[in-house]
Amino acid sequence: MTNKPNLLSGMQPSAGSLHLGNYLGALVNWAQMQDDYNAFYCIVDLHAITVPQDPNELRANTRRTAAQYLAAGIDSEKSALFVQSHVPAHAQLAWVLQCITGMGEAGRMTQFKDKSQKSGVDSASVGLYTYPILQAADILLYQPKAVPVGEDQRQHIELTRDLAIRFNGRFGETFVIPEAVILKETAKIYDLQNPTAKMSKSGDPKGLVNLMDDSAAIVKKFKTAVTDTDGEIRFDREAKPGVSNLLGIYSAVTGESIRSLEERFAGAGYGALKGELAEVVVAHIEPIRNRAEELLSDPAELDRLLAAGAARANEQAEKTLKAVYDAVGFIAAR
Ligand code: ATP
Ligand code: LTN
Repeated sequence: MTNKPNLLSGMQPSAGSLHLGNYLGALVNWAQMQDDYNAFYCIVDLHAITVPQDPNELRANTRRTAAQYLAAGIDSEKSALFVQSHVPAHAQLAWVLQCITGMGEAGRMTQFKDKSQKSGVDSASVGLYTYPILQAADILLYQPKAVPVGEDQRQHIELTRDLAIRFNGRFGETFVIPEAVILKETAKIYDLQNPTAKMSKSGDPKGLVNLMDDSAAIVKKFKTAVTDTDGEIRFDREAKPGVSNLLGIYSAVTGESIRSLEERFAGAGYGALKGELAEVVVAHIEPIRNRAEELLSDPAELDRLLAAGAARANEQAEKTLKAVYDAVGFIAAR
C-alpha cells in the first residue's frame, strides 16, 4: 500500500440514488483503480450544502451514497471510504487556498455560472462560488497523482493544479501536482429521452436510469428510449444519438465491442435491441441494488466502516495540513 501512488475522488450525496452515468462514468473506474493506487474515496457532504438542502434527506443520502459505493465494488479494506465532514482539514485547507485564489479566477468557473443561473446570481451562496476551492482542498490534502472524474470536472482539476503550483512557488514544495484521469469511452452517458444531453439528476426522470430503481422501472425506461426512424442499428453519434447511446451503454455494461453489437443486431428492430439491453442492465444492476439495500439495513455497521475510513483519511490529511500551516507561517500549538 505504501509504495502505490495516492488517488482521490469524490461525489456529492445529493440524491437517493446514483445514476447510470455516475456508475459507468466514474464508479466502475474507481473500483478498478483501487488495486493500483492507495485510494481515497470521499462523499462530499460539505459541497452538498452549497445549494439549499433538507437535513434529513442529506443524512439519508450520505448513507445511501456510501452503500452504493460499497455495493458497486469499492472495497473498504483496500480504499479509504469516508465522509468529507468527518475530516476537519478539508474546511481548514480550503480557507488557506481561498486566500491565494483571485476573485476573477474563481469567477471563471463554468459550473458556478451554470448552477448560479438556476437560482439567480444574487441569491447563489458564497459557498457555491468557492466550491471549486474546497474541491482543490479535498484533492491536495491527499497528495494524489490521479483524480478520476467525468469530463465536466476538467476545469476544476486545472484550478487545483494552478493553486498547488502557486502555493509551492510561494511557500516551498508542499503539494504533489495531481492529474485528471478521464475515460474516453464512458466520459458521457446520455439521457434516454434527450440523447444529446448528459444523463443527469436534473434531467427528465424518464430518461434517467438509477442504480436503486426497481427492475420493472428500468425495463420501461429502456423500452421508451428515444431513437430515430431509419430503423438501422449502427453507431453514429451525430446522426443517430439515441441508438449510439444504447449501443454505448450495452458495450460498457457487457464489455462486448460496438462493432460486434452492430453485427449481431444487423437487421433486427430497435425493440429487440432495447429489450435485450434492458435485460443486460437489470441483470448487472440488480445485485448491486440488493447489496446496497442489505448494507442500508444495518446503518450502525455502515457508520463503523465510514469511521474507519475517516481515521485513515484524517491521518493523511492532518500531515498535509500541518505542513501547510507551517509553510504559511502559523506557529504550532503547544
Ligand atoms: P447531476 O446529475 O446533477 O448533473 P452529477 O450526476 O454530475 O450531477 P456529480 O456528483 O457531480 O453528479 O458527479 C459524480 C461523478 O459522475 C463525476 O465524476 C461526474 O463527472 C460523473 N458523471 C456524472 N454524470 C455523468 C454522465 N452522464 N456520464 C458520465 N459520467 C458522469
Ligand atoms: N465537484 C465534483 C465532486 C467533487 C470532487 C472532489 C471530485 C468534490 N470534491 C474532489 C473529485 C475530487 C462533482 O461535481 N462531480
